[in-house]
Amino acid sequence: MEFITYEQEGFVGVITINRPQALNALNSQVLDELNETLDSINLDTTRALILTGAGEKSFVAGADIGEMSTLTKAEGEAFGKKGNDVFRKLETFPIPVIAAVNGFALGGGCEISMSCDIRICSENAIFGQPEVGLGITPGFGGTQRLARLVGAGMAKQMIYTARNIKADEAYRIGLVNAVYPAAELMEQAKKMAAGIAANAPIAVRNCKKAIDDGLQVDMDEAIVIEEKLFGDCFETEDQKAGMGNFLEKDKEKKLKVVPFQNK
Ligand code: CO8
Repeated sequence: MEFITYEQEGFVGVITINRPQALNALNSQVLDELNETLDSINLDTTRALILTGAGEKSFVAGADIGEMSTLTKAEGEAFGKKGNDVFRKLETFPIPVIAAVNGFALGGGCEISMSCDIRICSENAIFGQPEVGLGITPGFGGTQRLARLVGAGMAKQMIYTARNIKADEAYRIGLVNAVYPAAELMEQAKKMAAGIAANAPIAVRNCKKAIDDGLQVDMDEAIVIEEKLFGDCFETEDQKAGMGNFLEKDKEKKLKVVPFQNK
């Protein structure tokens, strides 16, 4: 692959969008390679992902403006669908994905970060949806996910004004969970991912599914989704080991409820 690198460290996979000469802007090839990378991840040996951008300046500075500049209406829709399909694959990926936002997260960059479960960023991160300044709407889910994450009022303000916000403001409005000095960002992302990976993997996946599926329906349906996924955990070895360790009062084992992938 030319623009995506994938590294596995223990149970954690790190996907890096690696096109620093264009501030990691998303062209069709980057989207295709990201799609292939997600398809190739071994879910038996991977329990959490980190998504980041290469270099110190930018996470992703948006969709590729050069590629978009000559699109027709039909091509614009097709490009939007291409991005949306990959971002939806990321969003519904069975395991948690942490966006480690290391600089510009503009347009498609903000949008891809919002397709991840959790966002943390460096102090130099800048978020924004500048599309209306370019004569377009956000087209990779920004009108939908930003409103769901920070509320319709704040999302509308950001999108209508096309004003970028810095890391501290992104933290204040709940767009990111934490802000770190740039040099610490990946270490913190890996620490969080390892913490997730140390928990019972089927239970973690079921939590992701329960939260995401539950948010799409009303509370009566949502709690039924939770009940089903909760019940499924009782077929896992993790549940037996985890609760067994607690009941045996074995402190050492109690701290590492983990062991099995299987049901
Ligand atoms: N697309 C293509 N190339 C880009 C992009 C981009 N989004 N962003 C930066 N680059 C390139 C520059 O052209 C430049 O290339 P070169 O060196 O060959 O001239 C290189 O990256 C470095 O950029 P700058 O020289 O501009 O760096 P600065 O530090 O001066 O500025 C900025 C950094 C502020 C990030 C600036 O590059 C910028 O404003 N970039 C564009 C940001 C933007 O508007 N992003 C949103 C794009 S629209 C979008 O994402 C819509 C998503 C939905 C699409 C749906 C399709 C239907």
